[in-house]
Amino acid sequence: MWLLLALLQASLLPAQLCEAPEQGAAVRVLSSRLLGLAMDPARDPDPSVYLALRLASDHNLQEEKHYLGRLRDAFQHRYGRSLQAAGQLHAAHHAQDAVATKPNTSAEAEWPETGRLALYLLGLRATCPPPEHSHQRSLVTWLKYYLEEDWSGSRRHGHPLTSFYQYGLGVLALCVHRKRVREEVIRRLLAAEHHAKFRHGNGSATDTEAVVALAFACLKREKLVGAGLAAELREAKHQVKKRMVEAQSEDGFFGNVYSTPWALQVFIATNTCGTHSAYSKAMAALLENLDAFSTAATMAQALPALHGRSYLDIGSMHCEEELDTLTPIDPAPLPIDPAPLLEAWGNMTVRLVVECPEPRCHQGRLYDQQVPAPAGASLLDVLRAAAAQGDFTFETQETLLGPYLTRVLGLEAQQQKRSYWQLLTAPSTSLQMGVAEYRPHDGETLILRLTHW
Ligand code: B12
Repeated sequence: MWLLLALLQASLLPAQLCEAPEQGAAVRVLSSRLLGLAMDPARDPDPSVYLALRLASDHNLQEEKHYLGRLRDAFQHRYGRSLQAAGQLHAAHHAQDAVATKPNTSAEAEWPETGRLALYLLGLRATCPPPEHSHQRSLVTWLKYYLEEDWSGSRRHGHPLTSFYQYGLGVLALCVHRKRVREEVIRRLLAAEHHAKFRHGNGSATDTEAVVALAFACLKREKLVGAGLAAELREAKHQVKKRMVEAQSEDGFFGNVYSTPWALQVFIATNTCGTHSAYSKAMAALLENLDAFSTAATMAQALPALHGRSYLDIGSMHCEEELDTLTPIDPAPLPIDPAPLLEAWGNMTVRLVVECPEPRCHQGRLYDQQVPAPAGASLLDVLRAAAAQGDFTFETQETLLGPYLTRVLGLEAQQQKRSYWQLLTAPSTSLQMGVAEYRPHDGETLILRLTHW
């Protein structure tokens, strides 16, 4: 009887919420640094940066408002005409679950921007006070349209044109806006989760698994699916967490340092941080490695979990209780000409190898040279030094995460064919950062390999 009463009482208690970690000061410094980077007008506004500022424990409301304005300008400008067309489309259909017919706009032939639009919509939902519905309605319709385009573009292959990560973000954003999606859309994610299709080449699947698990958690919480599907989502979410815990590394990470914050969000969103020692171990590992988050994009992905928040909290912002106390830390000013500084540290030599295992390349190894560079130089600097040496060419494309290597020796990695230039250190360790962030050491061999994912 007593046992029964105790059980009843426990079931009536509110679920234990996830607390922000003890080392609040270090996390606050990271938030201040992100704010400093956000205030730099030379940087393109990024919705995940805005989300990280909004999900923090303290704020700079003036600067957040200013950043939102910049985001609006960028996205309004980006979608311009198409937004209007989508608005008309929405009015014509009136359907709550409109699967948008292809609008005749200039954006027609473009690659679906599922992930970026999803993040922007999540950002809009995080504003205080919430923005007007009319502004969001057409964006929601566009996101639904992108989800369909994303899938139909590669239906034969059973994966979205962009990636399951972006597809998961799309479903998550619609859910946080309490918009229903067709059951089939959710089933695509369930099937992919079931058949372990989230790995990108030989990279880790953790980021994607976590984003998809967040989408599942949201759909269940918002009761946007029927009982049968809800049970399947609960089971899938459980499996994702189980796999993460089983694969947790000795040093505490889920996947690597950059995917760990996403995994932590899953524990936070499902209120299971208190019951899993894996959670505290991973949080401790993250707090010991805050230096790894040196770019605005990686900081933005890490901060929500470090503040004990998940993207599901976007749906229930407490506008009245926000502390307006965050001050920016200026990003370290770059020396006018870094070359003399680097030279003062001495020189190093790096071996640069280019491999193309594809049939279109007559020989597998296309380049193999020693490249002298100043010590402390980034891989990007090494590539520039190799180009200056002659016989080597490369191109990068600016992304929110920094420069992305797109072409080497005239060979372009093709998005449509899911090929990319993978960065490795010999013998075969895939780098965990991009060309601008990675700093090779003297004598290291770096491999650029055209790979499929
Ligand atoms: C999907 C994905 C890929 C795909 C991208 C292609 C595609 N069509 O989607 C592939 C498999 C090609 C890829 C490659 C790489 N990736 Co990747 N990728 C991701 C993932 C899972 C999702 C990215 C995304 O869609 N974001 C959402 C959209 C809306 O944002 P976006 O800015 O428009 O996204 C584009 C860029 O992010 C770019 N991109 C993808 N990865 C990387 C990595 C770097 C360093 C840069 C500059 C750009 C970039 O491709 C995206 C799609 O166009 C993230 C996970 C995460 N936590 O962010 C990892 C992630 C961004 N990748 C990472 C890494 C390390 C790489 C590689 C450097 C791995 C390697 N050793 O070669 C390479 C990039 C090499 C190069 N050529 O410059 C790290 C970056 C960590 C960091 N310090 O910044 C992440 C965070 C994964 C992780 N947990 O370690 N990636």
